[in-house]
Amino acid sequence: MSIPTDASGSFRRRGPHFTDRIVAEPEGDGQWPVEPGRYRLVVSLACPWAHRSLIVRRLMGLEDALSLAITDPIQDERSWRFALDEDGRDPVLGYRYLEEAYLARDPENGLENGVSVPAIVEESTGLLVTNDYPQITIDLGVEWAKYQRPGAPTLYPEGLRDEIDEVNEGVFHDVNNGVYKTGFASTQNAYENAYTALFARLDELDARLENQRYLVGDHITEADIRLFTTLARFDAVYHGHFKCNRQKLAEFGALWAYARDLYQTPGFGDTVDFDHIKRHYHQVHTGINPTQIVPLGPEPSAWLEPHHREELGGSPFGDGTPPEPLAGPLRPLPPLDM
Ligand SMILES: N[C@@H](CCC(=O)N[C@@H](CS)C(=O)NCC(=O)O)C(=O)O
Repeated sequence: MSIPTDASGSFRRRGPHFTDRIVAEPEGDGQWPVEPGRYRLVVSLACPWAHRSLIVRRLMGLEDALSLAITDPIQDERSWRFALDEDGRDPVLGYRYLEEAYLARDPENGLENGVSVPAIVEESTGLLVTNDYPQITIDLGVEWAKYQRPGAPTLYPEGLRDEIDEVNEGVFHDVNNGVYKTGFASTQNAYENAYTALFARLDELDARLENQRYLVGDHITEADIRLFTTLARFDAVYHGHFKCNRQKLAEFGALWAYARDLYQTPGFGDTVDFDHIKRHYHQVHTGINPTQIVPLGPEPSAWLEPHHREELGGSPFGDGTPPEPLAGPLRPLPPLDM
């Protein structure tokens, strides 16, 4: 996989190519109607940006309204593929590669910004609708209200949006994308700058979470989901593979307890797949891990240790309720004798 860096050796994220939205009341071009059974969410369980949409789909109870496709964690030269499915094809879309949806939508320039997850595809036509991950989670939370489960939480409450946006902005640059900037830096200077900004922000978040259970307000919001998916990967991947190693997440105080609290909340830990996460990063980024060896550790059981964050007050879902426990594993498990 080639990694885009600029002249200073800093990683440059390419951004989404398809920014259409799926909304309750479409107005004009680029807006598609919310409709149950019409769309398919394509994720990799390895990907932190896709993981956000998986958590929100589950918290909102949108499983019956929006179907789910899970890619193989290992991309090949044509990127994400449906190699986990029978005959290597997604059973609904009939595709072997996610790029087929990108090209169906835009045969000329569809692959210009790469083929990324999360992506939403229209089932009947196979057209890529959007790969705009920050908008996808907001829209699943707000625009799909009619099809959400009773008790679905409000993840982006109107009165808190400015504060959530502000927290998200710093978390995006220094943490979510910061770990990539640290790991993909191609000069010492670019690496040190990203590393410094990352740990300065984690220190700030750690202090913020000393006396409050969640990042903004008294309940889980979009801000917690965005931070969680990076924290979940921190010790397993970013600490070693991306050289984010001033300390482990497990060596923080409040931040580690906060991450465990979320992990133990339905919708969070049950959507974390450490196997896909570790195999994806260590086997795909051959530029920084040429042997493709996947580390065995760390032991994940620490995520289940008590966190005592209830003592800070707050309630995870506000006036809402937790989602039902998962009926089965997120993905088909390999046969036991493998
Ligand atoms: N590309 C998206 C973010 C999503 C993303 O980077 N997903 C990764 C997986 S973690 C991916 O699919 N990368 C493949 C690629 O961009 O070609 C963006 O920056 O707007």
